[in-house]
Parts: sequence; C-alpha cells; structure tokens
Amino acid sequence: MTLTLHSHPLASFCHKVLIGLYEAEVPFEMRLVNLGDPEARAAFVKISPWGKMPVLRDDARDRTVFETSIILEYLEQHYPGPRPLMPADPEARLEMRLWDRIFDLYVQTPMQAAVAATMRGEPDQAAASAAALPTAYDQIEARMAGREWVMGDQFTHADCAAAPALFYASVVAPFGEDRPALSAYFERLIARPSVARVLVEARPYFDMYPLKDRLEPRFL
Ligand SMILES: N[C@@H](CCC(=O)N[C@@H](CS)C(=O)NCC(=O)O)C(=O)O
Repeated sequence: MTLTLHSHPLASFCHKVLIGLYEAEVPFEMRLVNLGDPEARAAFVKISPWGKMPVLRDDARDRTVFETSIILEYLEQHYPGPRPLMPADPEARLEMRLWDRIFDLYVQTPMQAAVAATMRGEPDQAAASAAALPTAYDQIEARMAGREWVMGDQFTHADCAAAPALFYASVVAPFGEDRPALSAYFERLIARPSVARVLVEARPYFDMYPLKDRLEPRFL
C-alpha cells in the first residue's frame, strides 16, 4: 500500500482528510495513533513535528505530508478521484480555501478549545471559547442560504472541513432554530456517504469523547 494515514477515528481533523480519501476512492492504510501512549507519541513526533494528526505518508513518492488542507490538495494533485474536490476556476479555488480556513480556524479551533477546557474542569474558559461559535454560525448561515454545498453544486475540500467541524461544534454550541440553512446543510453533510462512513467508524470510540453524554442518540 503506497499511502498510509496516521490518524485516529475520533479526531476531527482526521475526519476531514478521511472524507476526502473516501470521496476520491483512494486506497490507503490507516495507522491508528494513540497519543495517550508515551511510546507511541514519541514515535509519532518523529514524523509529525508538532505531534498533530493526521499525517499522510506516501511511500511511492517518498513524501510525508501534514496539515489537513495541504494533505487534501496533495491527494487532489497526485491521486485524483472520479469527481474533482476543488473547483477548476482559480477565483473559486481561493473562495474554497477561504471557507476551508473559516471552518478550521473559526469553528474547529474554538470547539477544540472548549472541549479541552471542559476536560480540564474549567467551565468558564469552556464557555468563553464556545462563545466564538455563533459568529461563525451566522457567516455559514448566510453562505449556505440557497446553496447545496459551500461552493454550490460541487462538494469540495471546504465541505470536508465543514463536516467534522460542525459535527463536534454542534455538541458544544447547538446551531439554534434561527439558522435553518446551517442546520439543513449539516443534515446534508451527515447524509453524504463519505461523512456517514467516518461517523460510523468513530462510533466504537465515542466512549473516549469527553462530551459523549451530549451526543445525539442517532450518532451512538
Ligand atoms: N492545523 C492542523 C490541526 C491538526 C490537529 O489539531 N489535530 C488534532 C487532532 S483533531 C491533534 O493532533 N491533536 C493532538 C494534540 O494537539 O496533541 C491540521 O489541519 O492538520
């Protein structure tokens, strides 16, 4: 197997790349990283300098690729699937990258900070981090009104980023009834086979998720 993804089935940024791999129907080997094990962590930081997942190893091209947005573009460049996951038009590509950044930086990042603060037993800090999410939700609500996917008809990397970000963020801060376009977009995302597959694969690991009690029963 030429491609190996160092990953964990519960990790939101790993979901982003897994969705891209499943969309492109690219065969790969999954190498489960257990960062809770000091030996495994020490081995992992040798390939991932900041100890962040996922990392893609491509033996055929002798490349180790990290950072999810770069991994997805690397796959698109070297292992394209049946349907392109990036727009052909350069202006549209910029727009797609902007939305990829919005989901990573303004949804995933505060969501992760809120979960980490909850785990440390710091509810005020958790609430402060979660308070950043409604601003992002409002932007997504406006974007998704009248659109199927972030870039319109085409499912792209922006949607790969959106799915795990919104899945875990909705646990921390529900979307609210006043954001119907965001809620409908989320339902389309979780019904998409690549996303549904990632969530089914995460199911056996949800016991390790600190906010498991807040997950909707349909995901358990
Ligand atoms: N900017 C990175 C973020 C990756 C990231 O934060 N991964 C999390 C898992 S969802 C991780 O490895 N956390 C482990 C840690 O920070 O120790 C990317 O896009 O790849």
